[in-house]
Amino acid sequence: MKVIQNYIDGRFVPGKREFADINPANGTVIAHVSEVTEVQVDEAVNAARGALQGEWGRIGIRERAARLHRVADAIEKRFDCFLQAEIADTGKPVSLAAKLDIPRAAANFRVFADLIKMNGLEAFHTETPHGGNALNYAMLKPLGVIGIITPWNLPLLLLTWKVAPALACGNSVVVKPSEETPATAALLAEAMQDAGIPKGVYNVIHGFGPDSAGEFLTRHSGVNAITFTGESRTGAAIMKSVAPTVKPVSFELGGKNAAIVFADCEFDAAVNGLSDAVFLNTGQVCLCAERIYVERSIFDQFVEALKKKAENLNSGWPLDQETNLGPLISAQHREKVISYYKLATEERATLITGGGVPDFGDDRDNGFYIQPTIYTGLPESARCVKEEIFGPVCHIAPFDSDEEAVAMANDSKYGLAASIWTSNLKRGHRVARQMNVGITWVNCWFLRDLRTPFGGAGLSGIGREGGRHSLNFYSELNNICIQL
Ligand code: NAD
Ligand code: 6OD
Repeated sequence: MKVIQNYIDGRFVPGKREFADINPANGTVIAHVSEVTEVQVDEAVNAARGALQGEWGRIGIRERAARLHRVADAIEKRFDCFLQAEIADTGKPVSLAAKLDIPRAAANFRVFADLIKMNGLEAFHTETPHGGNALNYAMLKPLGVIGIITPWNLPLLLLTWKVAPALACGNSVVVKPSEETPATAALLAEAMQDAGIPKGVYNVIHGFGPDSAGEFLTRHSGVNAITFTGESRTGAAIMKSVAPTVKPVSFELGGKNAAIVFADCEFDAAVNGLSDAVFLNTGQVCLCAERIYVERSIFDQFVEALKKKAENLNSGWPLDQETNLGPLISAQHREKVISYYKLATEERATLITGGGVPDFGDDRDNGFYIQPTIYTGLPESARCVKEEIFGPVCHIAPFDSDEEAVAMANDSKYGLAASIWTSNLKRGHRVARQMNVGITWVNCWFLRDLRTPFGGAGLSGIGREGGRHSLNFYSELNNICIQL
């Protein structure tokens, strides 16, 4: 059986022991993965540091950008390989991975290659106390070695979202993909080789979090910054781990995102948009809406329409073009989501649809499929309304005024995303400004211009990435003052 190895200093190397890579659609083992040792993490960090002293540290921005475009070319050339690997690891429908995950990986490299060439910085003419003049200008330098830790829900998309700007800024990276989805990070190493990225610039280590690859990387004194996407409580553990070496962190964490549907919305567009917002990627997108607030006059109609959408989803095999709902990532994650389905019943929710596990009568029964589920009737204080579930599930509640809707939407420790559905654009602007989140959509969802800031408030994260925000995070600013 195939073994997915660590990639250190331009070579694939085995680790200390192997763990299984499982296909969530049927529960079969598709590969073994080599877990890295602490010594190898040290080697990876040293290789990354060494690369900064070599060709990678000497080439100019134009050449760096050209090589990043070549990485994008190499991803596009191997599109089918990436697609098959991502689908096997995640179980996500081919229609989704082919439209979103793989194209976005290539786009991440192209966007940051172009942005770094255009990146300008401020300069100030300053009067000195004695009547002279000075010129202040800032320049960006690479931070050094960046540790990148990513989750399993959009594996290649989220990995490249960090690797591309980090490399564009002249850094080298050590990446730790999720133990659930190691395959595409390894394939990316091959694309890096094709594109002429020097050895040591891109390193991949496989393993788990505590006392494994993740922790070895975060506490390593040779790593200059950590960028992490994952659960809020993992972010808290990483903060502790980086504290002794005082590394900058960028955190994209969990969410319990709200949608507000006004009676004046374009009804069908809102139902279609929110069907995506709740069920896309089986609800395993940090931006998914798990709380929907609907103006009372259209509440029943909306619940009925979303129910129909949920019941028409097709939980097929991932490679079937008609499939639009894949399995959850793992047996363990399905247990977690089911525990919330049970909790909703205990909390006296009204079950509108779903609430269980489908029975296919074929090999999918060995996978981790789950029914798309809608609840109503919970109080705002219920745990199912407060806690991130990360599955194909939402709770729908009615509201009577704009103020009440805003208050309920904002009543969360998270603050990642919100969406507002109204045909009154004035109201759209007004309500959007009141959302305590990092990103608010009006009449759309998950529409991403890669140049815009991305990140969350509260438990949803620290800092922003995207466009110049990424370039700032992955660089050290040196303000130079010259007496004229
Ligand atoms: P997770 O936090 O369990 O794992 C993410 C990564 O962190 C994995 O690679 C894991 O091995 C590693 N890790 C775990 N413990 C660690 C530790 N102590 N030290 C270092 N590394 C450690 O998250 P997940 O289950 O893979 O992903 C789902 C979560 O990610 C959800 O909460 C979701 O909302 C969040 N997420 C957020 C965003 C965002 O942009 N805000 C995007 C995607 C996913
Ligand atoms: O679109 C992105 O760049 C991004 N970071 C999306 C995050 C999705 C979370 O699951």
